[in-house]
Amino acid sequence: MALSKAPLVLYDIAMRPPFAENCCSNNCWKARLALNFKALPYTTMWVPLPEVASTRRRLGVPACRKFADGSNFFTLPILSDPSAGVLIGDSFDIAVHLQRTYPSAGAGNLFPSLPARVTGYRYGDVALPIPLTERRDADGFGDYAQFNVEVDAAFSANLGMAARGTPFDPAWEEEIKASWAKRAGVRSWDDFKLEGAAREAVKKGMEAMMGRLWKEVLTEGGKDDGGVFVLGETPCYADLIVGGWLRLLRATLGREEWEEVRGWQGGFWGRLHDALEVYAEVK
Ligand SMILES: N[C@@H](CCC(=O)N[C@@H](CS)C(=O)NCC(=O)O)C(=O)O
Repeated sequence: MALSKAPLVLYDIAMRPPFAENCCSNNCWKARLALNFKALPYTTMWVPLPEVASTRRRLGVPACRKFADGSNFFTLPILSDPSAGVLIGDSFDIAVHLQRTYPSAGAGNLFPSLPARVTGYRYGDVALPIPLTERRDADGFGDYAQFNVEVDAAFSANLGMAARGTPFDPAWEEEIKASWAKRAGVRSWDDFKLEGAAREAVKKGMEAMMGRLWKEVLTEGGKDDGGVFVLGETPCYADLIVGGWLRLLRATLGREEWEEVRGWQGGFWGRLHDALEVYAEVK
């Protein structure tokens, strides 16, 4: 097979212009962080949220997520890798593909062995309005796949503060708000408002979730040895999973609340976010 020289293409969700500054999909961020970790050349194709389903259908990539009623939920990211002749429609599968196809590229191994405190992390049962992608085949990286699901459950269950600040593209804003309200079974977008004591309570829940993640999983008992990555000097995909969520929080919380979050657990979250900046270039 003649290998194509065409670059890889990451399909990400276009939010408010400039897209590169406001992109906030945690799963697309995981894919971007992984691509940059591997130092691979790629371009980004920006897709307005209402066109995600038609784009996915046009590319022939089956849905990887379902709504609670069992119908398809069409999502991004998708990665097109023409030289490998594949289109991949799930952020975890994208990371696995990059590792299998370009094992020593860039910063090297995305999936080194994880310590027990990471592989053993369980957030606990949670009923989400849109269930997460079920994982069956992790292609040998089951520990990472499990961690990905647990972290997604933990953040998704505590995300109430983020909705209001989603940086919508004004061209699509009303349409998206109406469709999100319908999905959530509420009357209108205004029902997502979270203010005053109710907001503080949700914030406390998020801090508790992140505090446990910091103390029991990402660090050894909250020990500060100057590093922020699970395995020391170099990040692995576990750090990129959490990093994707931090990028979402940065883009959707107001400046003040993002500063608060950065400062939790002695500033751990701000340091982790900043340490991944080197892999966060939007290309
Ligand atoms: N398991 C999938 C989940 C992807 C996913 O949920 N993507 C969200 C953005 S983070 C999406 O495309 N949402 C489209 C929508 O809300 O209409 C992955 O990891 O790629």
